[in-house]
Amino acid sequence: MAQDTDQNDTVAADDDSRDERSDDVPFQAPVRDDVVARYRAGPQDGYNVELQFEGDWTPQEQAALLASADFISALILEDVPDVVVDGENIDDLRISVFQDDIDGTDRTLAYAEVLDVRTDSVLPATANLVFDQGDIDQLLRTGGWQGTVLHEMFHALGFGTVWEEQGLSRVTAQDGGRFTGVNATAAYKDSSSAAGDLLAMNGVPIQVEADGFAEGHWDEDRFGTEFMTPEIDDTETAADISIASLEDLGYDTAWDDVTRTDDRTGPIPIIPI
Ligand SMILES: [Ca+2]
Ligand SMILES: [Ca+2]
Ligand SMILES: [Ca+2]
Ligand SMILES: [Ca+2]
Ligand SMILES: [Zn+2]
Repeated sequence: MAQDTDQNDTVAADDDSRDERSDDVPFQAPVRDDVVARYRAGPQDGYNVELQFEGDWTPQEQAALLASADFISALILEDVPDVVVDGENIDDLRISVFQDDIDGTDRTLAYAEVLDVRTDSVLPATANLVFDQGDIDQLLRTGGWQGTVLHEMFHALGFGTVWEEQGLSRVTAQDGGRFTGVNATAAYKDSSSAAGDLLAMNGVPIQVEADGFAEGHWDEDRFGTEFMTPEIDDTETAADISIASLEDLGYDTAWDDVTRTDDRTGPIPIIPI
């Protein structure tokens, strides 16, 4: 998807996050002394996220992007094949990061667009992240910047942006919008968030717009403060479904894939939100 509808949510967070990771201690990204034009996260034989900064940035703004890239490179344990895009070798995901005047303070905070995907796996190779100049200062003040950045970086990885192409999402009259990846579905079924959902085995509820099309997010009503819902909250949380969904996309992450015996697993690194 090219556009995101992240909005500032002034409604108090509801208590549906018992199964989610605790964020009693907010993540604090280390701030460098210098501004970087490029950044490459991860060892070469692993999964690498390369950031390319366009325009003017401050070390404080960049810190959340560097920390998110480091987290993703640590979370994804297995390299994916390099791919050539416009004559350039991409190892493994190149993200160009922009600031732009989107719509002033609040409403849309940022958006992500995946530009090129690998033809076989449909895993992204290049993506743009665009952050609204009207929101960055406020997000830094209120502590929402780190979560916003990680949210957009998940879209760059394919969360919500390649679901349809991968056949992992659907909208039906019977059970609404669902993400049908087996790992995320298994994590959801076992969580308190699934309470009252008799069709939990069909998939994880995703946000469906008035026009009936699926949005690339978890359902706001059900998952509230989870960082991959469409609306930001004062305090954001991260649930297992978000990590498990990356395994469903085809990344071999630290998450234990229920469908594979040759899967790599490990402790989930501290999630930077
Ligand atoms: Ca690599
Ligand atoms: Ca805005
Ligand atoms: Ca939310
Ligand atoms: Ca795994
Ligand atoms: Zn989004």
